[in-house]
Amino acid sequence: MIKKARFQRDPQVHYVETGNKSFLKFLDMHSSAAQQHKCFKICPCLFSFKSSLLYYNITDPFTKSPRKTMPESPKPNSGKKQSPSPIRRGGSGKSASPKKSPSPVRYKKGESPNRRSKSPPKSGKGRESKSPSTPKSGRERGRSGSTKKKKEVRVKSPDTTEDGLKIVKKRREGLTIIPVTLLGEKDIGELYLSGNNLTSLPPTIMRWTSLRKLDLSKNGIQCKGPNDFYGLPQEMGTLNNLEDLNISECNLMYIPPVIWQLTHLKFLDVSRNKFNILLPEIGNLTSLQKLNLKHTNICSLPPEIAYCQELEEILLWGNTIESLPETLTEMLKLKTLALNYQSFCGVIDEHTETMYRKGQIITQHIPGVVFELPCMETLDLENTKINNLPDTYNLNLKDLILRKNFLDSLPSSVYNLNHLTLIDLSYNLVKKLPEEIGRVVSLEKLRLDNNQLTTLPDNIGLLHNLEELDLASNQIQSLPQTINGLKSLKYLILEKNQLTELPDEICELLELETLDITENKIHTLPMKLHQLVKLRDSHGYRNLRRHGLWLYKNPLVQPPPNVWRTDKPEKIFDYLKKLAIIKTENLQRQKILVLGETQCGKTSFVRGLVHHKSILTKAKTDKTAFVEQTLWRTENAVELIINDFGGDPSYTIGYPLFLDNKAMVLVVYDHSTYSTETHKSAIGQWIELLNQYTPGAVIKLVGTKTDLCEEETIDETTQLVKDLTEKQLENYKNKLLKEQKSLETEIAHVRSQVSSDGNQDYLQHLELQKENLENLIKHPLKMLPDVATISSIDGLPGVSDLINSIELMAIDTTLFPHAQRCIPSHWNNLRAELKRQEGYYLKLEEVKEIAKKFDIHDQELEDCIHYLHDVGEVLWFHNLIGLALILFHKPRLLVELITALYRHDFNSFLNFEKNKVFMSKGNLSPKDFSEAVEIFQKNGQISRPMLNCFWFYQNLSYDKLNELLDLMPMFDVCYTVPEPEIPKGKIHTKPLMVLPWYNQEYSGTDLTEIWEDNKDKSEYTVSLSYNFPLGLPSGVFERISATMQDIILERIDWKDAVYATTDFEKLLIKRSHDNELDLDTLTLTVKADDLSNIECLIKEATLIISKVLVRTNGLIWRIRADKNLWKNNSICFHP
Ligand SMILES: Nc1nc2c(ncn2[C@@H]2O[C@H](COP(=O)(O)OP(=O)(O)OP(=O)(O)O)[C@@H](O)[C@H]2O)c(=O)[nH]1
Ligand SMILES: [Mg+2]
Repeated sequence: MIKKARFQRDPQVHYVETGNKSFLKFLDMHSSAAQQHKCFKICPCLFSFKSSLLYYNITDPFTKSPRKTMPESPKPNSGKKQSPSPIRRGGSGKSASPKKSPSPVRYKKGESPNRRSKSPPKSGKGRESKSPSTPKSGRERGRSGSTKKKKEVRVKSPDTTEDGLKIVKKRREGLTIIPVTLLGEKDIGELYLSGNNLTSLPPTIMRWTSLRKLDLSKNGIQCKGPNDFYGLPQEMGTLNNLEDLNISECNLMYIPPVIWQLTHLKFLDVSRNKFNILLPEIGNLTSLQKLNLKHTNICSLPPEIAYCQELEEILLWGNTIESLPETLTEMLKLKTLALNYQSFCGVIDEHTETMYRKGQIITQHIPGVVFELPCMETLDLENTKINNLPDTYNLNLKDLILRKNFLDSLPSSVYNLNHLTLIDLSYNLVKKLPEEIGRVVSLEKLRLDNNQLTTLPDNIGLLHNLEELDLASNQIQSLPQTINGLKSLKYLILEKNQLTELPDEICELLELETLDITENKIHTLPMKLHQLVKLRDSHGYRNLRRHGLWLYKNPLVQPPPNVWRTDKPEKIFDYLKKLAIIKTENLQRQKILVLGETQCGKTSFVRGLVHHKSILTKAKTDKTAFVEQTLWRTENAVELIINDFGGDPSYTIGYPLFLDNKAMVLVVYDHSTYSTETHKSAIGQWIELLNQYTPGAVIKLVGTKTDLCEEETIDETTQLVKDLTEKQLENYKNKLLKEQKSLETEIAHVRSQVSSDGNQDYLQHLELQKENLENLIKHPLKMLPDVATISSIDGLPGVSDLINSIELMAIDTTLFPHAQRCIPSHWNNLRAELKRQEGYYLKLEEVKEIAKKFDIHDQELEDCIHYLHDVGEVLWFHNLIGLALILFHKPRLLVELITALYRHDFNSFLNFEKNKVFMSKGNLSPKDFSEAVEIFQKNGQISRPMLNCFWFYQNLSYDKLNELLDLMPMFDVCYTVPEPEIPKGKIHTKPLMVLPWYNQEYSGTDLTEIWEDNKDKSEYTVSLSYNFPLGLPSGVFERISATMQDIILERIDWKDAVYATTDFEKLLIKRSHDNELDLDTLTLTVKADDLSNIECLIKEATLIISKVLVRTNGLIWRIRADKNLWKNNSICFHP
């Protein structure tokens, strides 16, 4: 242990009072005192330092009152000194035991105390300015004015420190003495005096008790001996607040001894003074954090440096260091030891160097201690002629620079350094990189250029943080497929190798900004290279190094030279993309669904895509009515059918009819208004909708209106979109997993009892739900990682990138397995024939007849219809019972019919004066009209005259309309009410078609009264409920309500309930939400005086409910019912 007592000074300090007469006399005496102390010898080995100095005081020139005594000089080591403790290192065999006597400080040969350069040394070149990897000290950064901190200070107040002390700047003012006024200043926090002609400071500087920072650099401060207090007086030692002292470039031959008293110093810069030796007294400065010793001619450090336990940085560039003390290993905070390691090679002659190069002798000239500094962050051994690296125990090492040596490998211990971010092994003799490299996952830069590598290890792909990989000038013949693991890679240099091809996996390095394959043997580029959209240049430079895609000196034929010789990689990518599309066999038309909040910019964006120019819609008047279909053929001949949905909430009920999990979904949101608060309405609700109806669908997020965003916020918002969306998907997944667990527990419980209570149906219901759930877990939404940000204004910023990715998605069979289906040519004949058929729809029987002509039957016909549906030619609701027997061969007409019933603009549409249709087609008087409107708006009831008006533009005959009245209920969105053969009363208020979606009235007390009124004492009441742990999507209740019409005679509808009667029973279906459990529930209650009737009706009703529920693919439910209902098979849990 280094003992703290060794540094204690003699506390006896004598002061001699002097009069105030002559400052010169003082100087005289001071200098003679200094002379006297010149002969005082320091014996570094003994660490003794006796000081018995005479202090002279002059009268304070400002107060004119003579000072009687100086305050007692503080004891430099009175503070508790942390004792350095030995560090354990495995296997090094070396001991840096502090018990060992510190090695004597060596003086450089031929050193003369007078050797002092006349002009301050010029700022050093070479490593000092070259090495970018060594972090700059905080002070250096501060001075260069490039840090935020400096900016902040400037903004706050130019003349005061953060705690309100003065900042005084007197740089380059030609001062030879400190101005009297300055000496009188109080509360100086920082004082900048650099570039003056000061040779000394007066003792009165002790008045600057608040001084934190003092810059005396570039002055002529004198110090002729280790005890010379002329330049910096003894009194300076009382500046207890001084933390930062800069006396660089002062032509100092000795470090002024008062500095050893400044025990609060954190930053000391004594660089560019030629004092040759750093005295052991440096150990006094126990608070020191940064020590700048650059260009000071020192050749070693004293072992006592280890007392400076706070020291994080020692800068030693510009010195020829010959040895380093072992005690450095005790410095537990030392991150930076910046020195020119080449100085250790000074003794190596040419012959020895050759032997090192050939590996005939193992190099040992770098002091072992540098490999044992536990906190060191940078080890720069560039060009130090080493052929062997000892085991390294610099456990915090970040940058390991070994350029230009004779190394053929690294010790295993390097691969255990888990903070390493840079390994620079360029210009060495490495033949093989071990698989162990995959362990250094922290690695960001790996430079292996100019070695002798022929392959790369597979484990290189594990370096997922790697951003730069330089493999230039090796003999590499092929790259491993695992290279696709380098997900962060931006810079890949493969120049001058023996590569004959690039693996397809290289096209997965989506962050790549530079790919240099100059001078290889490559004939063709992988077609998917166009995925690397961040390769924005080709054959260009940035910051004096190659940037973008570099392809020179390869025998490239694909693309041909006229394509690849360019500075615009888009040209190359377009070629490759076209090639990819051309070579994509049977590329099929793809369906796109464009969803998003109303007015977020969907239609304007779609128009921009299709017409290649800005066609902005007009706010509100151009709102999309339900869905608009557009056929889009890209320049590369990819065909897409776009379904642009109106985002108005009125259309929610209709979306499920058109959602399709084979389609590409673009969820569009307004990037300019997006925030955490708007996430749910902008993106969240659409993801919920897709989770409910199209699990497994491929989704890309598109942010619009970036022209309205502040340029610098665009990326930030994109990140927020990604984060919140990811969180939402994660929450949904967790919800599924939680539900799965709960289902499994319940199934296990029910299974154990099933033999005794015969609850087989219930078990089956739970198992079916579990199966559903597992499917949902297995097929989550496929959210593409990139968010496109675009604008639909002139120039369509961002749109061409998006077109690019849409095209790539469209040909990607991993996303859309059906994208490259092989279609028999006669299917097209059927398609054309179907289009020639009249009307809206055809019965499947009719289609079969038509298909016979083309020899398409049974399963082939089914496949063909599926195909026509997928490419948007027809609509076939194959999983909707009833509708499965109908083919909508002209889907646009169906959309028109639905759009006429679900409008966002009913408020303006239902205007008797402005809309003459109501008068002419409906034959309505104004009064009739307002009554008809009232029942529609309140209860969703449409009378025949009104329906005639709604469907006016479809020009339907009486028969056709009646046909539609049979058809529409099959979509579950409405029910119809039979008309009496002879109409009676007011026809305009007689409901013909009812759309439960429009019902505005909640059940409340009305229902209670009706239900209670109908109470009959002899009646039985049976109830069961459906719980929806993932929520009940809006519209599902309305569908159940509409479908119930099939089994009831009379009904009363509310927004949340249906009360109905049949011949003998009463039935109630009610939806509710339990706020406490956050659970949606549907309750079915049946009353009758006969239990068997009740069970019959329950069976019918549950069948209808099941039919509707199974159509909602992402829905999970659990039926809670009395055991007897299950036992008696009275619940139909699956259609
Ligand atoms: N400044 C700017 N305005 C836009 C942009 N895109 C759309 N708009 C405007 O935003 C409004 C709504 O645009 P639409 O494209 O109709 O929005 P939508 O999503 O189709 O709306 P719905 O059809 O109601 O669902 C219109 O006034 C457009 O002119 C854009 O990129 N920049
Ligand atoms: Mg629109």
